[in-house]
Parts: sequence; structure tokens; C-alpha cells
Amino acid sequence: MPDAFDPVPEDRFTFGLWTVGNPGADPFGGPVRPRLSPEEIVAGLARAGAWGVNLHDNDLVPFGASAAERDRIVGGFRKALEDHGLVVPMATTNLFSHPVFRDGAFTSSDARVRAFAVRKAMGAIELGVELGARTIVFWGGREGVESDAARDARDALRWMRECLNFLTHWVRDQGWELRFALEAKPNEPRGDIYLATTGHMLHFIETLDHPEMVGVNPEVAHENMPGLSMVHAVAQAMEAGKLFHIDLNAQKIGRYDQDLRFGSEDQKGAFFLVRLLEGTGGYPAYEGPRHFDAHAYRTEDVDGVWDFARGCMRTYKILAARARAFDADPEVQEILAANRVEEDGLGMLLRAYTPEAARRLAAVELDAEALAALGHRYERLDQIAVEYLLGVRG
Ligand code: GLT
Ligand code: MN
Ligand code: MN
Repeated sequence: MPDAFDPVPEDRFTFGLWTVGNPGADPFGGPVRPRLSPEEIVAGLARAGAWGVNLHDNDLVPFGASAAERDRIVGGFRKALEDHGLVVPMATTNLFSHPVFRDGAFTSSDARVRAFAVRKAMGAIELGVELGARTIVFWGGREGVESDAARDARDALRWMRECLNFLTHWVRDQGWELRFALEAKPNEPRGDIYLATTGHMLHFIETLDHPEMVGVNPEVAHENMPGLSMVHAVAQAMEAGKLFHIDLNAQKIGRYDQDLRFGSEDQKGAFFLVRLLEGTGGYPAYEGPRHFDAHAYRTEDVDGVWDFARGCMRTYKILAARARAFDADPEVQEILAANRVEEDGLGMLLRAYTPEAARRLAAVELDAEALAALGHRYERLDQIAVEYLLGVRG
């Protein structure tokens, strides 16, 4: 039975070809499902209510394909997109599967490998442009080390910067209006990956030649693996105007990168993330695609893959509705308002330093003991959130 949580293209949900197309292989066993063709994936996603599909160059065009073969494959894929009304908002480059990248792509100590990686990225960007993509993601899965004996990380950072600068200049020269989104991950497949978190990326971006072209693509699993808060990573990116894309999935903290169905673990984290993206608690909503970088359990057959895809989208919409109700709740508003004290009074004094502000600050009477005695009612507030989440309130 269709209901209000069934996805529609207006929701702007997207999946990677590599996500619903994942045949269920893991390091301990081979594929368990037939490999769906890109055209089958497009048809399935359209049926499921998605808006778009994203891809790596080699999800569509095999490594080493001739120009003629490439054009034939891309032509067939474009036809499927048109037939099913799907768009390609994001494209990315596989800079991790081929053995040439075993010691990195943009951070390889060998300039020949870096040159090959930049050239491959240029080809992937051209493909993305041809398919209408506006965002180019860079996930440097191999950009790291098992042993820091291999190189000085400062060299790696410099090489990474040079490669990204080269690509931003080239894109501008082509007259394309593209944005790059850098995706962090702390480890796996490398022992340690450079620029381990979204926070690392945000600083690194400011050192580039065209920082305005470059933002981040935070992933739930990648922030949660080391136990960090995805909500805080995304909030920092949003505050900096750098949330160019997002990878939604789920993860148990401390494990390998699980890429589970969105909202299937840590529902509270997912709730506050959706609340942030939808802007129900204040500030404008995130406007980009809601992209799922996840895959179905290895237990599933092809039907299970579509259960997985629908599940990601439905859970997002359910959480968005729960977040809206939570933020509209008068008791929630009252507790939040009670904690925001003197925002327009003393708060103003702190907003901009002047010598006069410093003098006034010195004269303000502040009773630390009285302030320390105040409770904040966050137990009550969080219980309300939990009750919305569990569906017994609102
Ligand atoms: C790969 C990785 C993801 C990245 C994809 C983009 S590929 O599946 O695990 O986190 O987002 O390169
Ligand atoms: Mn990802
Ligand atoms: Mn992942």
C-alpha cells in the first residue's frame, strides 16, 4: 500500500551504480547476486522512486575500453536515463581498484602514477559532464599508507593539492561549472588514509588554488567508524558553505566500513542528521541530492536489493516527518528557548570585539555559582526526541 513515505523524484534521492549494483562480494567470499547492468539499475531505481543515479567512470565503462566502445556504452546508458527519466547529478573516478593505484593515486610517490591518475580523473569528469553531472566526488581510498616509513605525509598532502589544483584549473579552462566534493575516510583499504575526516578536508580545501570550487562529501559510515559525530561534521560543512554532496548510510561504530541501509543502525544519529539536513530545527535546508552510498546485506537476492533501496528512502522521509514534528512541539521549543539566555543582550557584546566591549564585559556581574546550579532539562528534551523517534508522540 503506497503511503506518504513512498519516495518520489521530487525528494531528490540518488544511488550510485555501485550501490544497488553491488553483487554482495566481500573479502571472504565472492558475489552472491547476478551483476545488474547499468540499464537494469536505472529502470529499477526509477521504479523505486529515485531521482537520479551516480557513477564512477568504470561502473559504466570498463577500464581500458576503446573510444568506440566507450561511446557505444555511454549512448545506451543515456537512452536508459531518458527512457526512465533519471538524472546523473554526480560523477566520480575510480582511483582505487586498478593495481596501478596500490600505493595511491594523487599521493603516489611516483609522478607517473600521479599523472595517470589525473588523466583518468579528466576522462571521468568528461564523462560526468556528458551525462549532466554538476558535482565531481573524489574519494581517495588508496591515498594512504600501511607504514609511514613509505613517505613523509607532507609530500602526500602537497601532491594531492597539486593534482586537485591541476584539475580545478583544467575544469575552469573548459568553461564547465562543476563543483568538487572531497570524501574523507580514516582507513580501509589503507592502514591510514590521509585527510581522515571531513574536518581535515575542510582545512585542506582552504589551501587550494580555487577553494570556492571545492567542498566535502561526508559519509555517515566514514565519520562513525572512528566514533565521530556525523551530525557535527555535516554541521561544520554546512556552516562553512561546503556541503556539496552527502553519502547517507549506516554503520556500527568501530567496525570496518559497513555501508548499511540508511537508518538501519544508530537511529538517533540518523534522526538528528535528517533534522539538520532538512533544517527543521533552524537554518536553511541542504539543497543537494540525498545520495545513498550503501548496499544490501549479502544475504539478499535481487528483490532484497530493491527492498534495501526503498528502505533507505522511506526511512529518510519518515525521519524527516518525525524531525518536523519534534521541532514543532511547544515543549521542545520551550526547553530550547529557556536555554538560550541573553542572546540579544550579553550575546551581542561578545559578537564583535571593541575596546569598549572589553570594558563593558569587565563590568558585567556574573555569578558563576548561580549559573553552575542551573539544570538544562536535556534529559526531558532527549526523551521527547526518543518518543518521536519511537512513534509514540506526535
Ligand atoms: C566506494 C567507497 C565510497 C565512495 C565511493 C565513491 S566508492 O564504494 O566505499 O565511500 O563514496 O568513490
Ligand atoms: Mn562514500
Ligand atoms: Mn563507506
